[in-house]
Amino acid sequence: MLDTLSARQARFITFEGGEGVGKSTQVKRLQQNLQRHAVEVVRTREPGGTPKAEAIRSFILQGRSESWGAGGEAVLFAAARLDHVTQLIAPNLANGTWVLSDRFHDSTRAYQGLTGGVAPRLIAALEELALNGHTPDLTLVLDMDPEKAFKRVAERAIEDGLAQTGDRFEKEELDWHMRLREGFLAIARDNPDRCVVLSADQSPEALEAAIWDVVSQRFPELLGGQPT
Ligand code: T5A
Repeated sequence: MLDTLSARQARFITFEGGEGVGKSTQVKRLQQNLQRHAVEVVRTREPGGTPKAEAIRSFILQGRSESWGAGGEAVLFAAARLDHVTQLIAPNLANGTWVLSDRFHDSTRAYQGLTGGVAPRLIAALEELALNGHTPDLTLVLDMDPEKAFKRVAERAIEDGLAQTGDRFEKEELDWHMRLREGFLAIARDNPDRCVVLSADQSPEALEAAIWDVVSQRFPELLGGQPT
């Protein structure tokens, strides 16, 4: 049964949340856990995931798009997402391969929309273009106090021998990050069928176990049950 799992129905799972909450760590762990259950799965990220989208990522995260404002950046993130969906996400799902993405469209909603002030109708129009119907089956929103998450990012920078931490978004003020956190929680409240909020303020192992509980309950076929 297990070796036919991926061919039956591929799922699209996204990870969202503020800076340093542990998304990348948990995307990798979920990929390994799914592979242990014989699921074919690719791990990707946003902005990025394809050569064109990675080029846009570098441009934005180096701060070169800052003067374009939140509206211009929303367009850039959408352009990257359009290529990511068309070239990587949609073909993998069509082939029966699960896709895990470290950030996706909720990041544009939270950063450029709810925090950046871009109007919801413009965010929705860009989403329609970029997603082309590929809404995630499940979104895991990792939530924690931004001050604690910053400490993690700072410790990582020290471990990596970097004098300074962070890309341009990580350098925003604490108050901005608090609003961002509220933005992600609001998105989760508005999309209860798709989003699950998990406390990221726990050990990587405990969070990994909590994520596996959510994923295996949401997709019971992983443990031999019938798909919902
Ligand atoms: N953006 C993105 C937008 O504005 N709009 C958009 O539409 C999109 C898609 C992306 C930036 O672009 C913005 C948002 C972002 O600012 P990024 O580098 O991908 O940039 O930024 P982050 O997603 O924030 O990546 P980080 O690597 O900083 O954070 P993660 O992935 O949440 O955290 P992770 O796993 O790398 O962990 C950070 C550190 O903490 C440790 C790890 O070992 C690491 O050192 N750690 C833990 N420590 C203790 N307990 C745990 N449970 C831990 N989990 C991880």
